[in-house]
This record gives sequence, structure tokens and C-alpha cells, in this order.
Amino acid sequence: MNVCVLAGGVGAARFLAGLIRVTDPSSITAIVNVADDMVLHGLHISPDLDTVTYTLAGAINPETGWGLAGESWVAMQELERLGGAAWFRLGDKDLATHLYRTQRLAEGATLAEITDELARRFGLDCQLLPVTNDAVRTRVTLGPEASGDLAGREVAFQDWFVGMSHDEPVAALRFEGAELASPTPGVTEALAEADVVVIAPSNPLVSIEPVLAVPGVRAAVRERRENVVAISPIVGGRALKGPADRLMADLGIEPSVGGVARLYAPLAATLVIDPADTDHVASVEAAGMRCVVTPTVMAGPPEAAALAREVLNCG
Ligand code: FO1
Repeated sequence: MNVCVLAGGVGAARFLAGLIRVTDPSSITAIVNVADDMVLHGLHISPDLDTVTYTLAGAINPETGWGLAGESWVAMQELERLGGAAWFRLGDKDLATHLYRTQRLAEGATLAEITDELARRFGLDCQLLPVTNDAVRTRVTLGPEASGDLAGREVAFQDWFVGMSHDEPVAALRFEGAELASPTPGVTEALAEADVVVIAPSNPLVSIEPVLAVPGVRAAVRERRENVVAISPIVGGRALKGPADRLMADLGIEPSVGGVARLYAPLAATLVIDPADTDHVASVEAAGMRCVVTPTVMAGPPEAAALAREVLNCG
């Protein structure tokens, strides 16, 4: 069975770690968000691609959900001592990934080629595709209630997410470069050929939306609507990780499984929700989606595998 997964970072990575336990990894293609990427210290950093790679390799830092396990921070400490920009923490081992990617880009390799090289070196058997090889970057316009002189300012995604601990209210999002981007070769084919397309439990607004914003991707997903299964990243009105609930509220979308259903109904026939939201089945169905209730909170790979099995059954 071929499975194609639209993926952001932590939530998608945990789901994929379950999926590789219940289906042949070589039949899985993950199409991964790149709009969180940035260049810092001259290095090209791809947080979502790295989070997925490290998680599937069993090498992720379990405390943070990003970066590598057993990391040391000598380079960051030295950078701090020099007065450099140490707000975005790059561990010593993680730095090697960014050095490798940056050098290969300079040699003319595409992000997809480099992602594949890294995936093989980390021992992965599934296919990871950055949604595009082109630069797409999330830009965040801060709301009128933002502190100090930040109100109304547009900032880069990681400046908001990490630099401001995603505390400042958001008025709008924009995916710079998306209109001119092309899907990575293989992306639309993977969507067309999959038996099941899964929208991972990632942030719908800043992880899934920038994947869909690459021309051709939204249409390719919509085309497969009957076989598209989305997993709600909202459980009991709260995001399991990250700021999805607050971001949805800021942008006028109800942070509930009903709100998720109204976002995804044009793309997916089925929404998987957690038993904590059983009372909201009717609002999912009212949005025009089939609703499947099964535990979606992934404490570890066994829970993720159970969720993956259920998702494959309803595609
Ligand atoms: N997240 C943080 O909250 N603080 C950090 O210092 C940080 C560093 C970092 C380095 C490499 C990497 O791949 C991810 C990193 N993240 C960090 C996570 C990242 O900002 C987020 O996971 C996202 O981009 C949102 O999905």
C-alpha cells in the first residue's frame, strides 16, 4: 500500500514513526514543509525536514522534539561568549547537518537531493521530499495588541516562533515565494499514486498551509479527496504541541475539531479526532467530513502505530 503524508515537524514525525511500524517504509512518501527554513550564520537550516529525519532515525532529542539526542552545546556557548546570535540553539552534532546541507547547496545540489542523502545516511527507508526546492518562507504579521513597537510589524517565522516564544499575537500569515515555487519532482506523482493520503497532525496554518500553497499541490490533494485522511492536531480545544490553538483563534478560526474540519473539508473526506472530542462529531460531519474517533495522542511509537493502523483503514 502506497502512503503519502503531508508533514510539518514534531506531530508529523511522531505519526510517521508509527506508520513505518505498520507498513513497508519504502512505500511511504512524506511531503515536508520548508517554510520554517532559514539561513542563520550562513547555514541553511530546515527544521521540519531535520525533525522528521532525526525522529525516524530514533535520534531525536526526546525532551525538545527537535535537534539530536545526546547533544553538546560547545559551539553555542562559544558563540554566546563572542556576542554572536545564539537565540536559535544549534547543537554541535546538529550543526554538522546544516554544514553538510549548506555545502551541498553551494555545490549545486537541490534540497531534495540533499534531503535524500541525509535520509539514507540516517538509515531511513522511506522517501522524504521537501515540498519544493525553491525558497518559500513564512512571514508573520503581528497583531495590533503586540507588545511595544511590534504591533503590525511583519517578521520572519523563526523570529516569532523562537525569538518571541510565539507569544505575540498574529494578524496575518504570508508564504513568501510560494506563488513562484514549483513542487519538487515526485510530489504530485506521489499524491496521485498513493492509496491513502494523510494530512499529519501538524499545525494547519503554518505547517500544512505552506505545503498546500506551492502551486499544484492543493489541487493534487483535492483531486484525491475521497482517499485523504486528516488527523486533527487539536485535542480538547488545545494544540498538543506548539501554538496551533492560539494561532487559529488569532486568525478567526475556532480552535476545535470543528474548526479543523472546516479548514480541511475541501481537501479530505475523513477527519480523525481523539475520544476527548467525541461531543464534537456532529460539527465535523456538519462540515462535510466523515469523522473517525480514535486515540490521537501519541505518547510513543506504539500509540503512533495504533493511530497509523486506524488511519490506513479509513483511507
Ligand atoms: N525551537 C526552539 O524553541 N528553540 C530553538 O532554539 C530551536 C532550535 C532549533 C534548531 C534546529 C532545528 O531543526 C529546530 C530548532 N527548533 C528550535 C525548533 C523549530 O523552531 C520548530 O520546530 C519549528 O520550526 C516549528 O515547527
